[in-house]
Amino acid sequence: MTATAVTPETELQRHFEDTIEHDRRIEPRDWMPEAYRKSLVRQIAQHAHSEIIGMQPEGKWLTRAPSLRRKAILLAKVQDEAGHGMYLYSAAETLGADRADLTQLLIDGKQKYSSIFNYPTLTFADVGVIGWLVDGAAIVNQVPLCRSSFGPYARAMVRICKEESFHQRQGYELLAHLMGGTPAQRAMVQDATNRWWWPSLMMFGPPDADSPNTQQSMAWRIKRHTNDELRQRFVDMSVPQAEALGVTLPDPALRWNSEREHHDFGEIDWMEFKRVVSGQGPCNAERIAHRKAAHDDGEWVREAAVAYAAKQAARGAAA
Ligand code: FAQ
Repeated sequence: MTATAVTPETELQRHFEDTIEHDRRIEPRDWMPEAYRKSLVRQIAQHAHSEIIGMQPEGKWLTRAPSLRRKAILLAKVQDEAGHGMYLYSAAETLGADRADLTQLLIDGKQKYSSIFNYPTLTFADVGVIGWLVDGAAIVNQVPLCRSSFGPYARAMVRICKEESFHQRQGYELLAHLMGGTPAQRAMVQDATNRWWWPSLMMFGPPDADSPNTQQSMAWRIKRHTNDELRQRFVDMSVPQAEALGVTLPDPALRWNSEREHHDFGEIDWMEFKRVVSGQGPCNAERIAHRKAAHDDGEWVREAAVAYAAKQAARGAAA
């Protein structure tokens, strides 16, 4: 070996960096640093778990939707969320992860899911507010992920974002309908807004100064914006929407800052965020218990699918 010879690993690393720098995509067949792969599995798995656990708060209202139309819309939305979870688990599998292992890590409390799904849905107005604020926040966070450097994740996000946009609109339309109703219905919308506003802001993650993953994720172009940038974008977008609906956002410090050309807003309760992320939120135990029960109940389906696949393979071999 001469002094100037480069090892294959160095060349591969250079190719990886060059791909990122030129805004091209890393594909599963490409070499990638182990830390990049690990960070992607971490983020994509958490995202997939969020979609699956995220079916529960709204799913509870499927049998109690106030009309056939609302039931059909909600059913379609909750089914979409299951589909999003499946695309995302598939994207994680292209990185060598196994979805059965990921599900087990979730059930064992070793992988996270979004804090937002640990809050209860107390009235049907919560279904509308989840669409408006939770899906609204998800869109703000996820549209930039369509340009994420990892191909399968970016492509999954394109489809997911299209569906999230329908989800957001159905929520807003439901709220607009309730706001045109009785004083009790309007009060229900205001109450749901009061309860979901702050947890929605927490969806964007800790402040940039306390976010251990942001800097590296931005350098790898997995993330395109910081947590605080996206949170600010969401606040700026939500204020005129709240005004159009006729609801008040529960933050006395919220006001337009003409110097910054953004809205200022109050301090987020980061202690609450930490509690909820560490398993101490109002519904954490219930959400995981429900997920575990569904997984256990589905065992016979997985066994049947494996037996069927083996039978098909044996038939193919015999033929
Ligand atoms: N909840 O260093 P960072 C939906 C964790 S939308 C729980 O800033 P990162 C659609 C974070 O994972 C919801 N944990 O991390 C829907 C990390 O932990 P780790 C899902 C959180 O990755 C709507 C630690 O804190 N969306 O499901 C939260 O750079 C309606 C330090 O944080 C996504 O997952 C949180 N809120 O930035 C479904 C989007 N925030 O891994 C049903 C993709 C942070 O070191 C109904 N993910 N943590 O142990 C992302 O964009 C990023 O992962 C962030 C966090 C922005 C969530």
